[in-house]
Amino acid sequence: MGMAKDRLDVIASADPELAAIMARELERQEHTLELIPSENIASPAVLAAVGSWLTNKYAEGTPGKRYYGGCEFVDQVERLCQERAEKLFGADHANVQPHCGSSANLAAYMALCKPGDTILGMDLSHGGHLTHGSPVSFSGIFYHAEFYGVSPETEQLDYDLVRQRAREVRPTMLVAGASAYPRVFDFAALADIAHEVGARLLVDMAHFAGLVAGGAHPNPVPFADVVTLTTHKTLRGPWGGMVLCRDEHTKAVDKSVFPGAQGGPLLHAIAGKAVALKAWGDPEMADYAQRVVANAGRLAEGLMAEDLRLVSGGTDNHLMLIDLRPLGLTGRQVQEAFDRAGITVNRNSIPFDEASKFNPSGIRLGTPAVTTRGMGGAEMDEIAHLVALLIHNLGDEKVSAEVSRRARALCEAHPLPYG
Ligand code: DSN
Repeated sequence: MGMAKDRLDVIASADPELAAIMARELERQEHTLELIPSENIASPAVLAAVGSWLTNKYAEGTPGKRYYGGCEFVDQVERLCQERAEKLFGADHANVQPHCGSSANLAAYMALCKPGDTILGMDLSHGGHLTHGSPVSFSGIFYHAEFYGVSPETEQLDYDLVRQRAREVRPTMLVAGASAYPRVFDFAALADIAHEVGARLLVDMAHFAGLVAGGAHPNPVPFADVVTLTTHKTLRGPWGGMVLCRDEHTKAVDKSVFPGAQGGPLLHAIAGKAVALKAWGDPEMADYAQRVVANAGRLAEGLMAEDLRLVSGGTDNHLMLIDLRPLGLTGRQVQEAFDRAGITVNRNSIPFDEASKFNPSGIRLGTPAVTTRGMGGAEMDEIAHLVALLIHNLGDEKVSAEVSRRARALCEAHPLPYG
């Protein structure tokens, strides 16, 4: 492979041991079917920006207000990235320094709440995220966390129930967004609930930021005080996070990112974010976002046609959850069987799951990475069939070998962009 091989050669000349491991990871990515909905494939330009000399620069502070000399060019890099993010999402202000989604959320919490304040977030097992109030994360350790969940009948959010919880707990901040919720959010309803109880609204759009960028999902920015996102999921950028906010929160957000939550910004990552944001100006990226959603819908239909039960009966976005309970299977055994067959998925809790978080009853699948590889409807039908074949014949080595061969063929027909 051209670009990847050149880079491996450079690394190998300094560290052959590491280069050999990285070569094996490249081979894994090239030949396995990536269905983890939070993963994607960064472009060669993003990789080149992240792997650049910008990693050499310290620039604590914000553009124009740094604690170090020599920042004139990295100031331009960071400003370019901020302007692109603000324009793409229609935000008053973007802080592009967060190293990941969790540190973006930490900064958002610090900007909008005091330690000990009540927050109301979506239950982790109903699709929420660790940083939305879990007792093992800063969000549940330093804040008083209360939760809302999906309706037992529809397995979707019922905004009357969210309103009822908000009236009961009177949070300082309502947190919306999820890492395993296959439906779109009603941001107008969430903003109305927050307004009624005097809460601030934080929307974490880490999973669906790329869908918003491409017009395939409603944009929370007009409705929320603060919006956080990651740049490496559907947005197809480098690993990283970002905070978008209204003017009135700019000072608090910037202070919370640095010095509140982090030290110096990763300018090489910010350059990677800037390149990724620029790409969203191309019509083909809007088309990508639409295809991610269309592919997820097609995959979901295919799975249900093969007698697999999906949480909430389908998907409106880029992901779906298979309920393994009717089959008497557990998430861990299925995830491991998929790994052996060259298909990467992740086990996940599902609403009202009684199994442990370590071995939950669901499997989460998504289409961002396979869509980046250029797969479409016909490939989704094939993937649905392979997934169902494997699940319905767990432990059958012949079936596993057949699935593995066909999954590899799909990957070979749609190579990574690093050649
Ligand atoms: N861990 C991410 C995911 O896989 O959804 C969320 O941060």
